[in-house]
Amino acid sequence: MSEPLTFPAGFRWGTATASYQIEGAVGEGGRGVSIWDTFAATPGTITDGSSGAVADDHYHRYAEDVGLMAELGTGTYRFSFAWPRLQPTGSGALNPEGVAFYDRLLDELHGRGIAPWATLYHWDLPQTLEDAGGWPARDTAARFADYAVAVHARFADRVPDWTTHNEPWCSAFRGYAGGQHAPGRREPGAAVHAAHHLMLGHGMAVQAMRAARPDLRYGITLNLYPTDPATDSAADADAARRVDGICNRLFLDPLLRGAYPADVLDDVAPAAGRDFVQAGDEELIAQPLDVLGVNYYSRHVVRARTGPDDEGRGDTGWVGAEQVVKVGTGRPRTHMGWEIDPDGLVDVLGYVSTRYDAPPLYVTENGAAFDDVVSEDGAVHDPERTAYLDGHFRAALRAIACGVDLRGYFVWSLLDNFEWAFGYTRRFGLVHVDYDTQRRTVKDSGRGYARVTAANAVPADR
Ligand code: IFM
Repeated sequence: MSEPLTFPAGFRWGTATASYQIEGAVGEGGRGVSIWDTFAATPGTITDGSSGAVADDHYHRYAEDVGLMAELGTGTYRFSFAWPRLQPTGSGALNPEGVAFYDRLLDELHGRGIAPWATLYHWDLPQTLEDAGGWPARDTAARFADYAVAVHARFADRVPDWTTHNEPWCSAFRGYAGGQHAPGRREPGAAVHAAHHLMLGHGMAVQAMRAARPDLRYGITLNLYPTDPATDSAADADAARRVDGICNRLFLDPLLRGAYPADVLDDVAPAAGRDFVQAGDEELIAQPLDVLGVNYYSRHVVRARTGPDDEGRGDTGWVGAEQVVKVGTGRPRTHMGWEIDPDGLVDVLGYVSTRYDAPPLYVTENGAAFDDVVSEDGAVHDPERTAYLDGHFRAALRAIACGVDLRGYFVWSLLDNFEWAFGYTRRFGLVHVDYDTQRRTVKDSGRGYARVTAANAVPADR
C-alpha cells in the first residue's frame, strides 16, 4: 500500500468561526448594538428574515463547542472578538462582562490544549461608530486601533496569534458598495475609502500591539481570488487586471510592498477621488507581518462586457471594474453557487508567494456549504464536503511541494452558523446544528477531518 501524503511537522490544523455568526446572546452581558443587528432587522436584507440574535448560542454553549474541537483533533481555534461585546459603544473601557465571556472561552481552550487565534474584527462594527460615519470615516481607523490595543492588553498573555481584520474586501465592498452586507450602503466611493481606513486601522493596530508585545504574532486575513481572463483578448486581459486589482492587489500591495497599485488607484478614482490616501498612510499600513491569512473558496474567471445588450453580470463590489462580467467554467458548485476548484488554492498561494516577499501563509478559511440533513441513523452524511476538503488538502500539499511556506489550515467552519445575508439557509459546518434544539451532530466530514488532523496526512492518491 502507498504511503499517506504527509504535511510538514508542526503543521497547524484548526477550525474557524466569527462572533456574530455563532455567539447569539446579543442582548446579554452588556453587549452593544452592532451594524449586523441593525441590518438584519431591516426587512429584505436576510434571505430567511433571521438574524444572529441566537445563532448557535455559543455564548452559553462554548464549553460543549470546545469539546467538539477536541473531538476533531484541531490544535488551533480561530475565533473573533465581538467589538460591541467588549466596547459596547465603540470606545472607552472594556465591558467587564464581555471580558469575562472571553476569559471563560480561553480557559476552556487552554484546558483542552487548543491554541486560540484571535481576529479583532470580523464585521460586527458597533452601531455608534457607523452612526458617526462608519469605515468611510477616517476616524474609525483610530477607533479600531484603540479597541485593538485595549483588547490586546487584556488578552495578550493568553493569545499568541493576532489577526486584525477578516476579509476587509467584504467589509468595504459588500458593506458599502454592493449593500448585501451591513451596513447596506451602496456608495462605491465610500467603499474605497472604507477599504483604505480598514487598512490604516490594521497598520495602526499592528504597530501598537507589536510595540507592547514583540514576542507575539501579528497578521491579517484576506479573501483572495485567482483571477483569469476568459479569453486571451486584450479586453478580457484588462477585465482580469481590474478584478485582480480591486480584490487582491488593493490589499496585498500596500501590506507587502508599501504602496497602492497605481493602476487600481486610477480605476477607482472616478468613484473615490484620490486624496483619501494621505502622506504617511502607506508606510503605516506596511507594518512587518508574521503571518498572512488567506481565505480561499473559488476562482474568478472574467471577461469584458461586450455592450449594452450583454446580459452577463459582474459583482457590485468590483468598483472600477463595472464593465466586467463573471464567467462560469462548468465546474460543480457548492450550495453557495461557488465553483469547486482546488487548483485555485495552489494558484492563489503561488501568486502571493511569488509576487510578494510574503510572510508565512495560513489558509485561515476554506470550506463549503451543502444542504445537509440529519439522517434516520442520526448521522449527517455529507460526502460532497468530505470530497471538497480532501481535494483542497491535496492542493495545499501541491502548493507546499512548489515551495509555498504554508504553515496551517483552518476549516470554515466548526459549526453551521448564521451565513450573513443567507441567514441559516447555508450550512458550512463540520458540525451540524439543529437550530430548534441547538443539538450538535458531528458530520461525516468532521469525522474525516479528525482522521486528517490525527495523521497530519491524507491517504495516498487513489
Ligand atoms: O461565513 C463567511 C465568513 O464569515 C467569511 N468568509 C467566508 C465565509 C463563507 O461565506
